[in-house]
Amino acid sequence: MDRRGFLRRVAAGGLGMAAAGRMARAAEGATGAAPGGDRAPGGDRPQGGDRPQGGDRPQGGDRPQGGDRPPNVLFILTDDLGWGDLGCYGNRIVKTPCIDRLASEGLRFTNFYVNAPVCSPTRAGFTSGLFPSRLGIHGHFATHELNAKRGMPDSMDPGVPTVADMFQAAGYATGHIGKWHMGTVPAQEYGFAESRTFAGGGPFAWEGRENFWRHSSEYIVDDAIQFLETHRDEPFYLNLWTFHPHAPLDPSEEHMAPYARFNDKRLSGRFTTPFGVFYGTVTEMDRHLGRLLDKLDELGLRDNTIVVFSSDNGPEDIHLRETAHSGVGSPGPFRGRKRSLYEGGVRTPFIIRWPGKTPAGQVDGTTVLSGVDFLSSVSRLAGVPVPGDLRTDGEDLSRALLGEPTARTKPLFWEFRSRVLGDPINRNPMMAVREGDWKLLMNPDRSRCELYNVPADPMEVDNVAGAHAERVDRLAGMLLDWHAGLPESPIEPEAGVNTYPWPK
Ligand SMILES: [Ca+2]
Repeated sequence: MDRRGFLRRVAAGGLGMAAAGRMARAAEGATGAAPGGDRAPGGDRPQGGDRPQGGDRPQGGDRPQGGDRPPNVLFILTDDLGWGDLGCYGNRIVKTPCIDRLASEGLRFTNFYVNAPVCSPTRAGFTSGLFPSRLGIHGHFATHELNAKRGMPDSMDPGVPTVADMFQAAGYATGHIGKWHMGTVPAQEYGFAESRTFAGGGPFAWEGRENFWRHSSEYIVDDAIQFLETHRDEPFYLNLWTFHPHAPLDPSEEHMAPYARFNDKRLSGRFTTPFGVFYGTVTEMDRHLGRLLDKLDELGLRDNTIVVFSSDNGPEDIHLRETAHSGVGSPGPFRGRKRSLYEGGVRTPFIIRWPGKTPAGQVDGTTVLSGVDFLSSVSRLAGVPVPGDLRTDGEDLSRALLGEPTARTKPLFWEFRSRVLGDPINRNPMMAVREGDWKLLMNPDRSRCELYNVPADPMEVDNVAGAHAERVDRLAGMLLDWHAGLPESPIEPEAGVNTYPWPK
C-alpha cells in the first residue's frame, strides 16, 4: 500500500483497525487545509508527482482528552554516537548523567540494530519501516550529482507511508526538529506537520543563530521545548534528532573541563585533545537533553510520554580528515565503526522510558530489535492503528518494549555499497544478514563468507563458516535473494574489499 492510498483510506473514515473510531474522528476533522507547519522552513509544498496534496491529509479533529488521552512519543535520535559512548552502556570516562538517568528509569536494549552504518538510510529505516536499500537509499544523501553517481534518489520517496503518517492520521500533532538528512523534500511531505530542519543543501532553519554548530543541541532543545509547550494539551509525536556528536564539534570550555586530563599541554588553542572535544560535546548534548526531559516533568507530561533514545550509526572513524575530533567515540566491545556492517557500525544504544509501563532500570540483552521495527512497535504501544496491509520489513515488538523479551520472526538484512574507511579490521564484506543468533557477512559473488554466532562471539573474531556449510548456504541464499530484489545502483570497486598490502 502506498502513502496516497493510506491517506485516502484515512480520510474516507477508517482502516478497520481496533482504534478505527479514533482514526475516523481524526479523519472527519480533515478540512482540506494545508498542514500546519507554523515554523516550516521552505514554505511551499512541492507540487506534482503522485504525492498526496493538502485535501488528503487528516488534520486532527476531536482528539481524545483527559483520562483516555493516548500517550505522546518523543523520539531522540543522536548522530554518530557509538554503542559505548554512554555511561549507561559501560563508558567509564564520558559523563552522561541525564541519559543515564533516563536509562535508570527505563529499559535498555543491548541488541538494537540500525538498518545501515550511515545517516540517511538509517533514518529512512526508522521512518518507513523498510530496509532503506529497497528505497534506493544505500548511502548518505549528498549533492544531486553525487546522489546520481551512486544511483540514489535525492530524497526518500514521499509516496511511502511513514510513522508520522500513522500518528498524524490518529489525530496527533506531529513534528520533526533537528537533523533530517532524508533528502530535499520537506518533512511536511512525510506527515510531520511542523518541522525545523537542515536538510543539507536545503533551507537552513536556524539562519542568524549565532555559532550554530557549537550550540546546536541547545537551539534544537529550545525548539523542542516550544513544541511541548504548544502541544501540551493534545497528543503529540515529536522527533528530536540531534546534530551532535557528528562533526563539526565545538563544545564549550565548561563541558570540556571534566576531560582536561587528556589535554596535551605542549599544544595551545582551544582544542588540545580530540578526546576532550568529543567527550565535551557528548556531555553538552546530554545536558540539553536533560533540560528537555525536565520540561516533560514540569509540564506534567512525564507519565504519559513514551521517550525513545537511540543513535543513527556507530562512532566516526578518526582516520577521516575533517572529522577527526569526532572520531574517538566508542563502539563498546564491538568490531566496526561508522560505515562498517560489523556490529560496532550498526549496533547502537536504544532506551525506552514510559513510566509505569516499561520496567525501570532493566536491560533486555536478548531481543534483537531494529530500526525497521520502530513504526509497528511504537504505533502499537501508543494504540495508533497501522493498516493490516501495510507491508514493512520490521515487526511489532511492542511486547519487548514493555519488558518482555521477544524472539523476532523476520531476518535483518544490510548492505553497504561503498568502501569502508579506516582500519582494515573494520572493512566488512558488502552484505549481511542476521537470523536468530547467526550473522552471515558476504559479498554478492559469495566471496568473503563470514559466519558468526553473535551472542557467543559479539566481537566477530571467530568465523565459523567452515563448520556450518548448510547454514551458510541457506543464509547466503536468503541474502542473495534479498539483494537481487533491490533497485539497481553502482557498487564502488572497493566495497566489500579488505586488502592489506602484505609484504611480499
Ligand atoms: Ca550519522
